[in-house]
Amino acid sequence: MAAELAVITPALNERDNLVPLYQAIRAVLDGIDWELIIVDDDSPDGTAEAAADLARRDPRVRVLRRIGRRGLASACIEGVLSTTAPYFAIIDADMQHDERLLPEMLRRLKTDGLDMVVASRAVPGGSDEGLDGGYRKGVSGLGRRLARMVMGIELSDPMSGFFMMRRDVFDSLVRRLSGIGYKILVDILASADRPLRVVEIPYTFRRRRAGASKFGGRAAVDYLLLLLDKRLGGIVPPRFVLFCLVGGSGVVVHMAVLFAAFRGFDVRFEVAQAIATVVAMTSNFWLNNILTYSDRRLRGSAMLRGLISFYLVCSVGAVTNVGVATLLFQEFGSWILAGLAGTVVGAVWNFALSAFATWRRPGPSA
Ligand SMILES: Nc1nc2c(ncn2[C@@H]2O[C@H](COP(=O)(O)OP(=O)(O)O)[C@@H](O)[C@H]2O)c(=O)[nH]1
Ligand SMILES: [Mg+2]
Repeated sequence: MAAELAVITPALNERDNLVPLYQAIRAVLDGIDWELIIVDDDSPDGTAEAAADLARRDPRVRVLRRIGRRGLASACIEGVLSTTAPYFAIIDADMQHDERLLPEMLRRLKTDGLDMVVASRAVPGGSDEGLDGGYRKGVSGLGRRLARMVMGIELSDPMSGFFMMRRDVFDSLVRRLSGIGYKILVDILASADRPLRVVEIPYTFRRRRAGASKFGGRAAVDYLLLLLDKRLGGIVPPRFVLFCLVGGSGVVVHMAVLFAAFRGFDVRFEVAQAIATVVAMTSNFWLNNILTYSDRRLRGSAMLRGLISFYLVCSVGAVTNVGVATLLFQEFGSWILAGLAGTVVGAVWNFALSAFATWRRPGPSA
């Protein structure tokens, strides 16, 4: 019989948490037709093998293994799309979410005419005591306020990664999801074309059982990009925004190196300018590699090849930039317009070509 409830668990390097999670879910969902879908992003620790072991013993467990892909939100989306169950829950693999809430969430969803039930750390009775230190709590609170300010989301805990939802409601908004980064709940709430009927129930966020958190600077950047993407209505790719911000930082690096070489060390201007250009390109490459393309980050010898291809892409971008700007300057005589247009064309060129030549998405055989 087809499952009534699909439990989707994104799992990156969670090998040692899967058996306890499975046992807990099996115990608590006794009497419900459930399935557990573990979405692994090719974790080096053998998460997929551990999940496959479980699946061999219990056919209600399935493994969705993505190769050359990263991202909690997109993992959840693909996990949901892989099931036909009319209700689904998202729950972390590290036991920080209290799985004992699942039956109550399903009951409320079915009988109270709701679209979604969110497990919240911030309603009375809930707690985020499992969050490590004041820093993580502060970041979480800031994220909550941003969701309210930017998207008008009024939930007490929109950063929650633990919720249950009706599949038909998910299907009605799935094409509008951004799928960026860490915060799938904010993505869903901001993608709905009508206010969703949501109830929050309290729970205590526990300590992670084994392994380490994947939360870091990148997750925070991704969250800002998600909000930006939602605000811009998906018109400008958020990766391009990051690429341009990195480009802006390159201008600062360039001017600083030029100043140091030309004024500080009395290097000839042309040489100082050339040194500054190479340093700025290198710093842009490095920043793009860890920020803009953190999901396709190049390492080792691939990084060296990437750097050389990035120099080449940028050189052609610079020629295009100067060419377009010169043409416009001759045509219209406005140096500001010509300079800006050249910069924009150069940036778009660099972005488009480096996405292809430097940070091409690795295929399953890569
Ligand atoms: N498939 C997949 N799962 C991820 C990814 N990043 C995080 N996860 C999982 O998402 C859940 C929450 O991540 P975690 O690092 O515990 O975040 P924290 O609880 O905020 O510290 C865990 O089950 C992780 O294994 C990812 O890129 N892909
Ligand atoms: Mg966690």
